[in-house]
Amino acid sequence: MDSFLKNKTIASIVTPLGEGGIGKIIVSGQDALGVVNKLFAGKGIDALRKASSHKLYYGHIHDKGQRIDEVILNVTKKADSFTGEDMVEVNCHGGIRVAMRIYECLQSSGAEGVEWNSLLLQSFENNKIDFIQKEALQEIVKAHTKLSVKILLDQYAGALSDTLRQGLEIIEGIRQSLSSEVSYQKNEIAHTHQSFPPSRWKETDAQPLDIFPSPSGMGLERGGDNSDVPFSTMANLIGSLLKTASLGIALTTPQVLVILGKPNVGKSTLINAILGEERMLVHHEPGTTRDYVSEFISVEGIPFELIDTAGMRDTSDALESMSIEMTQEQLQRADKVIAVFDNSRFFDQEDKGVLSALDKWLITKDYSGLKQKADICKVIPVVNKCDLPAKLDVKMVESGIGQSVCRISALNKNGLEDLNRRLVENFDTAYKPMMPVLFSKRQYSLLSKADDLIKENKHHLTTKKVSAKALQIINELKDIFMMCLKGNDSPPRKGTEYH
Ligand SMILES: Nc1nc2c(ncn2[C@@H]2O[C@H](COP(=O)(O)OP(=O)(O)OP(=O)(O)O)[C@@H](O)[C@H]2O)c(=O)[nH]1
Ligand SMILES: [Mg+2]
Repeated sequence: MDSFLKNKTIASIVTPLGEGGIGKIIVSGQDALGVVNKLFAGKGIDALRKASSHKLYYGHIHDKGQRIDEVILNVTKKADSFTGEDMVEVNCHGGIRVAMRIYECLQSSGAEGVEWNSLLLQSFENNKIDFIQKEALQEIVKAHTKLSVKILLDQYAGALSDTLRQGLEIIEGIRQSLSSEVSYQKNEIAHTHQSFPPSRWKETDAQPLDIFPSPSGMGLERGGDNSDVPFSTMANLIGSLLKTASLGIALTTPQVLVILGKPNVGKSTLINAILGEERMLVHHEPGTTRDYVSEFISVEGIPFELIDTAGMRDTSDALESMSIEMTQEQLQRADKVIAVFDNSRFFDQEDKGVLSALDKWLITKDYSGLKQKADICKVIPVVNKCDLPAKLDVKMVESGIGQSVCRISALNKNGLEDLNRRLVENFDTAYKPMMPVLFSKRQYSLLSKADDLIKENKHHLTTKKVSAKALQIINELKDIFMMCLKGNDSPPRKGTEYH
């Protein structure tokens, strides 16, 4: 991979630009101390190059003789720093003006102004973190729930990277064993025309890895045939990692959850009940919600973007038609839909219209990308106003959607636990500390490729007859694992090594 930031001196404002107690700008690079020194007048230190690592220095930033702000510098030398370069944190007063002014001065002094995540890139280029750790740090700042932070911190600490490295060791064992047998085969064919030894994996001694909780059936199993132990351990490892992706990706990409239904069924009341506050306008007149409104919620640690929509019905009113068009647009974004029906009214043409909109949605929904998306996309039928006498023919709803309904009273906040359970039932939220979890589509698609490769070529890998093809597949698997750890830009291996 090309190095963009290695040896460069960069500066970045790492706190959000807004009103706040403190602002922080990080300068990192071989000339970081020199760049800050041109602007800094410190107490008890005349030149920053004499500064020690992990020490704080109090003073002021000046520009052309003018005092800009009072600051505290935190100096970390190359050997101990996060970026792998000399690093100076400039802690100044909060607010937009001060941080921006110091940032501009630092650029005039020779630093290149960059986005905060360029510091992660510099750290990655200096081998302080791998690509997965970089991805985890980028996701932590966007995390919506405590569970997301917990799992991402574990991945930053190396849970996934270590597991992939263990996988690489297994692959390397198989590769070496195959390489030696392919050379042996070449020699034998050249000299004696004999077949080669049947025990293919004798040089490797990989054990099943105990990294996933076993009650959920994710434990890695030994292959039936002893000679294939490393191979089946690796196949199980990939399979187990892939199973973690639906949870991991749901944690980093909130599920879009659209509330759909005809007017006046209680959609906005339901959202208010879920949020625990009077966020949406509720009224006894149909057609109250005209615009869609969205809020983030957490259900058992899984983030959702919850979207209230205008009630769906045929109308000649121009404004209402526009609202319904917007509802359709939101439906296209949806990963899940809560379809609301009114217990106190008869099933009618408008309810039928909702069912057919859902049918269309399920057909046109683009399932490309994540394979599991097909499992995740789902409609949850909800019958609201169960506190009132029943008139709705629930069977019409259940047969239309193909699932049993969830009965609630949004007004009295009854039945919401059942609804929450239905929202997260696809996700295995059983998590034990430091469990590896795939949390990006990049990781998922790479390991899916590895899984496909194994499945398509199983016969080459399990047959007693060692072939050059088997070695080629193992090399490709190695490349995929390396790409996971090093980023997609690492060039794929050209040709195949046989030695
Ligand atoms: N009895 C009873 N009334 C409810 C319940 N949920 C909502 N309502 C009432 O039904 C009416 C409509 O509620 P809304 O939440 O505005 O319905 P909506 O589906 O958002 O309506 P539109 O925005 O017009 O599509 C209000 O008078 C609510 O108080 C419930 O569980 N029980
Ligand atoms: Mg409404």
